[in-house]
Amino acid sequence: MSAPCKGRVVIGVIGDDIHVVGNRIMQLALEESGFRVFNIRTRNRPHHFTEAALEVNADAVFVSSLNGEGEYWCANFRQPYAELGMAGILLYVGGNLVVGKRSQADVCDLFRRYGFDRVYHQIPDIGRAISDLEQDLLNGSSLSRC
Ligand code: B12
Repeated sequence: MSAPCKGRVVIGVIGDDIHVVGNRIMQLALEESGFRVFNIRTRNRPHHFTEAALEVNADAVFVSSLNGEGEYWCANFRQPYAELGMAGILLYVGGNLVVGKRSQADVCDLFRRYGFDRVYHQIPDIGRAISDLEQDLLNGSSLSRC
């Protein structure tokens, strides 16, 4: 018998970004850790993530941005989720989130203001995000359990 699924996660790359390697690695790592992954891959507008999350009843959305467009496309990212009755969904963002050199704290603050629960700017260790997700889901209340 297979192990129970830990949660449903939508993943994808935002904007006109075509950097796909991290996205593929993230899918494999999440699946290996027991999550069900819905990968919308590259070149997504914010509403593509919202629609996918609604369709699959996701527990979390993982947004990637590598090419520097993240600051533009992620502004007010959480707003439509609240409007669609998904106010409690976990929103994580990671990759190379801004253009130029900025401190981790500044980048983190900015994306927290956009509505993300967790921000991973230039942090290649996906294992850290996965254990944060496991913890956040344990602390949360609205789990679909696949
Ligand atoms: C390979 C590459 C390309 C390839 C992409 C091939 C492909 N289809 O994937 C090509 C040559 C096409 C390319 C194009 C461009 N690229 Co490029 N590219 C890279 C490079 C060298 C490696 C990216 C990569 O695959 N890394 C390996 C994977 C495993 O790592 P990763 O993507 O960072 O993902 C990991 C983490 O970030 C994290 N992560 C990622 N997302 C998320 C999300 C969450 C929620 C979490 C928790 C974690 C997480 O987990 C992943 C797994 O460890 C980087 C430099 C670098 N060393 O990072 C530049 C880089 C990303 N590219 C860059 C740029 C500028 C471009 C172009 C705009 C260049 C141009 N002028 O045309 C274009 C953009 C095209 C587009 N429309 O997007 C810049 C972005 C700078 C910025 N953010 O300000 C970088 C950083 C290079 C640089 N130092 O300037 N690129």
